[in-house]
Amino acid sequence: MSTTLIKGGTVVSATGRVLADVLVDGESIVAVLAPGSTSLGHDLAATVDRVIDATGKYVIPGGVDAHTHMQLPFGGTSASDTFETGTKAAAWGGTTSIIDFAVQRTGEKVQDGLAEWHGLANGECFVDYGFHQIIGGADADALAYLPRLVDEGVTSFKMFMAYPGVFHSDDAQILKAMQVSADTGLMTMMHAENGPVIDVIAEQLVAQGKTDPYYHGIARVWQAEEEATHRAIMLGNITGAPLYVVHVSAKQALAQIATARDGGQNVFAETCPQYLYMSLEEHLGATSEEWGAFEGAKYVCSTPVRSREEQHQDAMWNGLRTNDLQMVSTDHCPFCMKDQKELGLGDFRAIPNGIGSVEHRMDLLYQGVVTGEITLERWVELTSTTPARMFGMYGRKGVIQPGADADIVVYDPNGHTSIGVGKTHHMNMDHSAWEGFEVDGHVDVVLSRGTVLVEDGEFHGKKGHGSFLKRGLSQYLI
Ligand code: DUC
Ligand code: ZN
Ligand code: ZN
Ligand code: ZN
Repeated sequence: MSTTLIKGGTVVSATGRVLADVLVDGESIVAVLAPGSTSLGHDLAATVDRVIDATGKYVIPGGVDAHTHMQLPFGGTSASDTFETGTKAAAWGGTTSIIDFAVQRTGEKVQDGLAEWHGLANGECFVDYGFHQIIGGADADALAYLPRLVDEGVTSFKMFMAYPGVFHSDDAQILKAMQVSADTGLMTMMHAENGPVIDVIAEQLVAQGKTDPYYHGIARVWQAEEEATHRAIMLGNITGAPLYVVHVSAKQALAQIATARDGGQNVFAETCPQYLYMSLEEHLGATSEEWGAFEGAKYVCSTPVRSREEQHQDAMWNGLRTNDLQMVSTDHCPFCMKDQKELGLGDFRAIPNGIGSVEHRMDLLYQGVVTGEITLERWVELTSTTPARMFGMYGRKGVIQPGADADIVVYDPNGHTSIGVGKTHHMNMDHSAWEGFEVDGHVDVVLSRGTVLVEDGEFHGKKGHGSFLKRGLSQYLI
């Protein structure tokens, strides 16, 4: 087994920072030592197989992205990143664990959907991966199977209040699933948007000739997010189910979450980088020489990026500071413009929903440290420690301590990252929604279970290194 010493860096955790050397043996961290520690009088650096110099740099636990959709079938096509390309891009950006969504379609058995996703990911991944289970049809069989997900290490399921006719569940189905969630400790994850209402507004807009991507953001009104968030919270309140609201973007939805949390209910929530940085006006409303007003299709995702005039972005940063929002995931769901987003030329409803971000989450949030939105420790907490705790992996993931997996990122605060195609782009997309974003920091070295994946701008990882993470119940629940 090979040994590595990460020497001279500042080890950052959710609770503090300290100058320390980190000793890795095989796949695990075995010691966090005072700088320059010796072993029986010998220089430790001389006794290990590899030394990584982290002087002047941060040493942080590898990123945990708890919301990705590799190969998701959606809108008549599939998300363009496979588990192979998507987990490689994740590694490039310092994310060493993902939790993807296995899909049960309406009428399908949950166990069949889960088995299919195991088949897609097994042997393909560069970093470790777990699954949440999408319940696309909460019929009697599906509800009966849910408790068995605990033994499968898939300790959370997602339902949709949006997308009638595709993934949508009605209140009765959600209530019944939440009863199982309350009984078992499985986390209920919710896409909280009132889909039937949005679909009527969208249909009326298209009938008026308002077909550009911009109207995707007009149709998906914040009221539909606030209302659904409130309803999900109330259903959680009735049943006692723990609730995790995904991709929050409306400040009014966030206010509902804050009220529920203040009242003592087990309600948790994430936002995504696009809701911190992008807007209806600048992005969905963008035009370009190449695409005209269809440029906005690059930023079509649900929930939508929202009006900057209404200050939703500021509210999200605020929520991250105050812990009304506990973590940041990407909802990575990439589609190319060519042949994929293009399906919605002339009708925004047919644009596959999603943005690719798995590669850039660590950098994009670090920029929030640079601009003073969050502290360095909060960065680690939001991107690694809390996601690991929220979804039952903490101890192994999300922390640098003896016994933890050696998933480690050496981050250079004096480095720089220019995001964009031909620069840092490894996702399987023909464009980047993050083109032109500049970050005053740099992912220098990435280790996954002791193996160096990225160093000196070179990729050393191997497909199949990433293995399935059998997760426990959320460590936020008593
Ligand atoms: N939102 C997206 O943007 N893409 C996939 C599914 C979803 O809910
Ligand atoms: Zn969703
Ligand atoms: Zn999603
Ligand atoms: Zn560098």
